[in-house]
Amino acid sequence: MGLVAEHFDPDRAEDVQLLRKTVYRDKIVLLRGLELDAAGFLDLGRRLGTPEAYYEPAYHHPEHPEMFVSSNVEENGQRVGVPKTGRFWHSDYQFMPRPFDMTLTSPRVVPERDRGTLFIDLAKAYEALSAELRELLEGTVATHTVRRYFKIRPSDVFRPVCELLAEIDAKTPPVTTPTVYEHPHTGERVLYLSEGFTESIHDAAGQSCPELLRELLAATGQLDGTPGVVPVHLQTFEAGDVLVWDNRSLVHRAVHTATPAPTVSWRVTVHDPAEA
Ligand code: 7UC
Ligand code: FE
Repeated sequence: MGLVAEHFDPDRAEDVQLLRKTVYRDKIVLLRGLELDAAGFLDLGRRLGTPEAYYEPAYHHPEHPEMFVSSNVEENGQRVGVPKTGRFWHSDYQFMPRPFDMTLTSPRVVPERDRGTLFIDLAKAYEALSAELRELLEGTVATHTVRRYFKIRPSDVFRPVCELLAEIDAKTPPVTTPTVYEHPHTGERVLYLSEGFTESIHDAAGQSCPELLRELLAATGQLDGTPGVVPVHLQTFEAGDVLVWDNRSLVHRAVHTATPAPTVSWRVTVHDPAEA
């Protein structure tokens, strides 16, 4: 994990450039003491790239639609954002056509226990795979979809599931990418797949390879109870911190809270225009 100097100033272009470089070098950067409000947090995201509003409006911050809110706390009797998001291994927005470079999050209300986010580096994992597995991956493609983790909205009550599934597929059609690709900013080869969003792998001949997908998820530590070829990193934080990570190299997962403690966090996900 990288730490940018205590005197990081989001208004200084050199500082933002250093932050960008550190994110790609160290994959996760924690910024403490910035004391950003919602507008300031979104602004930092804008300096790093082009934020994209989450496609489901229920997740939007009421004043800043480009901000995604994960919250189980009501404000003035109103639900804000969506509770219990991201409790499965994934890369943010992996089911969209163009991978997102960076995610920024800022925890606002942090539970006493079971706090933090888990991360696995899939560039390091690719390096650590057996030569046989790496060979099997040559020429394969992976297909990603939000289907399994789409959250039922209040307005979906009494709707037939088939109708909802058809709507999900129409709004967010499955996306197919090379299973391994070269990271445009670091040059590393990265496995781009997750337990949450990757539904299949196909070989160069178009054959589905469910065993290969399972083997890769197990080898990368994304199946519970199976240790992967690289360690899982638990990133802890305090309310008000800002975490920025390389969303192309890492999969992450929210830590499960055993108790329904109040939890709130903001998020902005960006495309880096400096893309190669
Ligand atoms: O509610 C959630 O866990 C949201 C998830 C399905 N998508 C977040 C993302 O960025 O892909
Ligand atoms: Fe996430």
